Amino acid sequence: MEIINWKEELFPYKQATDELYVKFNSIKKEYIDLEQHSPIELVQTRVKSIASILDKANKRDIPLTKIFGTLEDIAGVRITCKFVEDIYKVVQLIRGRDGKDLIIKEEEDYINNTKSSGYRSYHITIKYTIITATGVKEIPCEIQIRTMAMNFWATIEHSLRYKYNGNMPKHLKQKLEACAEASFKLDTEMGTIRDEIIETQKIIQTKENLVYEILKNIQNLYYIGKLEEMNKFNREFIDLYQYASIEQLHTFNSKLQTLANLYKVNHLE
Ligand code: 0O2
Repeated sequence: MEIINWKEELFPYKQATDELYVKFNSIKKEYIDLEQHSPIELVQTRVKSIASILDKANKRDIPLTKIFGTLEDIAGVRITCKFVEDIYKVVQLIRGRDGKDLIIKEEEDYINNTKSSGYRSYHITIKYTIITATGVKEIPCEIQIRTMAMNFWATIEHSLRYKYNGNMPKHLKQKLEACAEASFKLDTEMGTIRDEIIETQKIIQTKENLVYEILKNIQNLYYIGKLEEMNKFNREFIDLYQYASIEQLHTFNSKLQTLANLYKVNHLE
């Protein structure tokens, strides 16, 4: 009778997903900081539960001793995007890292080759190297890339599949197939106004970044003891904030910046 030390076996998978989580979120942050549209909307990771691992192994007749060498989705990363076009941008980003910090083993495009269930997503199976206290390990990981609409459909279908355990009633299957088509239509329609949505989001992001800068500069006045000026700018900002255009906020921030620079010089002197 084979005994698996699950905690020890699963630890490296958790490390791999943790590292990948940080890496994909850094890409997202880079786009946001540069005020560009991020093709990555959300990064989620999970290590398959022991029950699901055993369930999958059982369904596929995989002996216990072969589980870790055979199952390739014990470590999973899910990247959710706003638009279908973004999915392929993320695919390009991952391909760009092939041979650097990961190795691509397989790609499955379930968007152009939709599964009979109606499932759509882009899957990339990778090998990811981690360094643990006990040495170097190569961990297989499945990256699923999908839109928010695809994700909504997949999570609902997944729970229903779980509920019916392979015996989903025909009418429900048909309903789900119809829902999959309807949600893909939504993705396609949204894709046609992608540029406009991105433009609007950029404006919001620019405004958010500017407001952050302004508040930081006002706070700096407090730190260097210029309380009167701090209060003056604070009041002015409260009046300005709601209706100000990006240009007005820029002008306001430049005034603050000039003052901050000036005081910084005086302060140092
Ligand atoms: P979980 O709980 O998400 O981990 P297959 O034999 O085709 O079922 P395979 O060969 O392991 O699966 O790889 P594939 O096709 O790339 O699918 C792996 C994962 O993709 C699944 O993992 C699901 O997460 C997702 N997936 C694939 N097909 C479907 C589908 O029809 N509906 C939904 N909702 N998800 C799907 P697990 O282990 O099934 O589940």
